[in-house]
Amino acid sequence: MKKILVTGALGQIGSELTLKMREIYGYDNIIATDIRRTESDVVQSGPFEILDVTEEKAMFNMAKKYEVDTIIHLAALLSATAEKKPLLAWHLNMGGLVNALEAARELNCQLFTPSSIGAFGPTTPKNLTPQDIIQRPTTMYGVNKVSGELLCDYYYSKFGVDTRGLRFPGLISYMTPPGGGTTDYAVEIYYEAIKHKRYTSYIAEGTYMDMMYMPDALTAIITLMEADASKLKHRNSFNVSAMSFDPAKIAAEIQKHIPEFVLNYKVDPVRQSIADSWPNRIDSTCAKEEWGFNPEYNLEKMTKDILSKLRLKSI
Ligand code: AKB
Repeated sequence: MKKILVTGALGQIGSELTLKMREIYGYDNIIATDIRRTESDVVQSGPFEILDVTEEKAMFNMAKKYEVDTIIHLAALLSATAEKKPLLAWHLNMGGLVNALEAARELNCQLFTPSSIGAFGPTTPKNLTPQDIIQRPTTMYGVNKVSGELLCDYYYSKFGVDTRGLRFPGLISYMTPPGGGTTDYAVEIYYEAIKHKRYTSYIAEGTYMDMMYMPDALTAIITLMEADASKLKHRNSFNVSAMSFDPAKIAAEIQKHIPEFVLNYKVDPVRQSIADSWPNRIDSTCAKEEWGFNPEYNLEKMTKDILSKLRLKSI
């Protein structure tokens, strides 16, 4: 049975992934950590520890204490916050990753860390962006993500650490809201549709970005980590996307369920320029071929599901 350390376990991905992995691998086998403790099922349902990933030996000590064989390193700043606080982003996103890699190297652990569509830049082809293509991002987040991909490749080829990663698109969930991302509008719009039947988008009409519903993202992480290593030609990181839309397209889908829903625009120049530098639609063929990536939710199916779940939550 696996024993897994999760950093950033109270974040958007971590809070759902931790619970799902506890169901699969056993409640005591998933060690959730975060920089602070909040009210959460993650804290209640199994081991939880405070961990600052930027503290040099802290991750190693935690991984050693629990004798884990896998590290899922999720603690990081997202794109819009990283653009506001670039030095903090460098320190947290790169410092945390190198500490996770060192712990994995010393303790012989498998390691997962997410990359992002943000690893691409304005000179990358925007449509059906291939797996292997020019990556010259113009954001601090993107610089962190490309460096992280390269660093994970280096730890694999130099030290044999079993590093694996995914280039995630915007992740949409009704459980834990994201914070500080460029794609967050695609989550907020559902909450506002239920609460106020209107939403003002900070992303302009016609700006297409890749997205994925959280259940597909969780399955993708677990499937990749379980995949036969001999089949993986790419490790860090696979393009994965389930859909691509702009604000008008998601609004039209919401209007099928809430006809009076109104979408307005008040564009935020910082997040708009980040979005403009990213692809419209990436190509996930390598992930499909090498480990069977197969997302279940498109925009239509996700919208139906998320609106019904949010209604049940009576937000
Ligand atoms: C962000 O918007 O920063 C993230 C991402 C696509 O990496 N959701």
